[in-house]
Amino acid sequence: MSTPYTTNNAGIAVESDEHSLTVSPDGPILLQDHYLIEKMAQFNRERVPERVVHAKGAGAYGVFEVTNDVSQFTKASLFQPGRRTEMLARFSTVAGEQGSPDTWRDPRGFALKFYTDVGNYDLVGNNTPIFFVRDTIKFQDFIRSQKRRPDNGLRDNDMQWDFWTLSPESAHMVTWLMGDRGVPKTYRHMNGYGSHTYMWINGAGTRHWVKYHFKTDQGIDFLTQAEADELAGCDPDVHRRDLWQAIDSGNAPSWTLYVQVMPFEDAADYRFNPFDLTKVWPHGDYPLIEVGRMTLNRNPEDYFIHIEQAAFEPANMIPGVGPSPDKMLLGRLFSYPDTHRYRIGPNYAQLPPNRPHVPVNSYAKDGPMRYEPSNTARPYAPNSYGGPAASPEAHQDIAGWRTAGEMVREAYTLHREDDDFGQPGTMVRQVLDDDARTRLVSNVSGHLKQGVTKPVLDRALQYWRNIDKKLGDRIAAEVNGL
Ligand code: HDE
Repeated sequence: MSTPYTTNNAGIAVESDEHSLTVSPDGPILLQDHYLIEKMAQFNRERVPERVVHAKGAGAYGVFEVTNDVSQFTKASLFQPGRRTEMLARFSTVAGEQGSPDTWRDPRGFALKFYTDVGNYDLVGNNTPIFFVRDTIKFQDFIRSQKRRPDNGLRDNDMQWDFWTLSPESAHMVTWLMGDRGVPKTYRHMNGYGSHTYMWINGAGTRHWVKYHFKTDQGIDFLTQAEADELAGCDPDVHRRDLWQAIDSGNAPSWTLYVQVMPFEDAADYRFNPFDLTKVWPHGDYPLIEVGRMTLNRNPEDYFIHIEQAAFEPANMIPGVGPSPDKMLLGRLFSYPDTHRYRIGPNYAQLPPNRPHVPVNSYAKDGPMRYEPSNTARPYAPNSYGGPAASPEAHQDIAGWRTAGEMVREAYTLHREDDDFGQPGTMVRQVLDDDARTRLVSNVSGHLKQGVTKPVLDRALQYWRNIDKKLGDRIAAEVNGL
């Protein structure tokens, strides 16, 4: 195949890629060198703002296939027997900037976009079933405590533990974070979770509450802190490279999706608040039910177009799926489209990774970079010119719940076993084995020894004793060099 000749952005062949247009070889550069100016101007405008969180990541396309009939619980199109749905996944770290190492200790984003036949369904989760806080209003503060100080621009472990120890609801997630799951060996060797409680509605309108679990078929594996630190220096993009190479070599990673299903009426007096994002539902109460398998088998042809501009939004819920009273989830329904409009423009949904695989009959029009025409000759509803009209039948139900009461700013009403240290304590004593507990002690004490000072340090040691007295004493002994 002959080498294509270089053109400018208007498709016009250019005379040279190496020499600016000058008067004589040694003379001044001429303003009419349109190609030179285009190259410089384009270069200065290559960046869009990075994600304010989850800036560093990797992604791939794939397919979701149903392997078990769950239609008794949901009518959502992609979960119907025999269904196969194209999808996009993006994995990421949370606090690090775009150039940060893949192996920093951090939760991992697990963002999924399903191009269903009734519009995009986005499930934007993490590799942890829980989170640090339970009210949206604290999320921004939490993230700022994990990033860089305004005075010296440095990350600061003292700041992190100051926030965590003043927010005891963080204990469950911090135990996960400081344990083996805090640095997955690769993106392929970690689970994904919807984390929140969502609503499923079946064809008869019966509602259930669900939690999503994407269990890796590659098996869980992790890096020790020492391995993670070494890779952060010698191969900061190791996770991005691993995902790309695995798919490129035909070794497509897959995950099996399970759900926990809670009858709608159980929520009111369940022993834990089922909508509190810092809590899990013990599998003994609501066992895992298999749903299907997601396989990532196609690398993006252009990283910026397909992954940097991918726009996931928890509000993209199709008929058969709905939100829950989880204050974190409800906050996210606003935040994601807001951040996309800011980061990649109001017409972000028309970009290649975000375009639905079905006709879009919305009345949106105009705005920068718009190029898909609206499917209507009259840009308003109702209209008598055959424009799209809303169809309750097509949407079929409002995924809602009954609610009433005074307007307040208060914490959730406590359920019987709600507290901040019970579930992390159970995890430490019943889920971790001795070696995992020893690594947890080493990770926490190592982190505390890097700049965490009194009174924060004393609060942190008490925080761990509240989780598990023995573990807390071991951490204190390590920190105090006993
Ligand atoms: Fe996010 N989150 N988040 N988050 N989040 C973003 O949206 C936000 C939370 C998650 O690969 C942002 O596109 C709020 C929980 C992932 O492109 C932003 C709250 C979980 C990604 C945002 C949370 C997540 C993001 C920044 C508290 C797991 C990357 C860039 C209520 C269940 C998606 C963006 C991708 C990204 C808001 C907490 C997962 C700022 C307000 C909990 C995987 O909109």
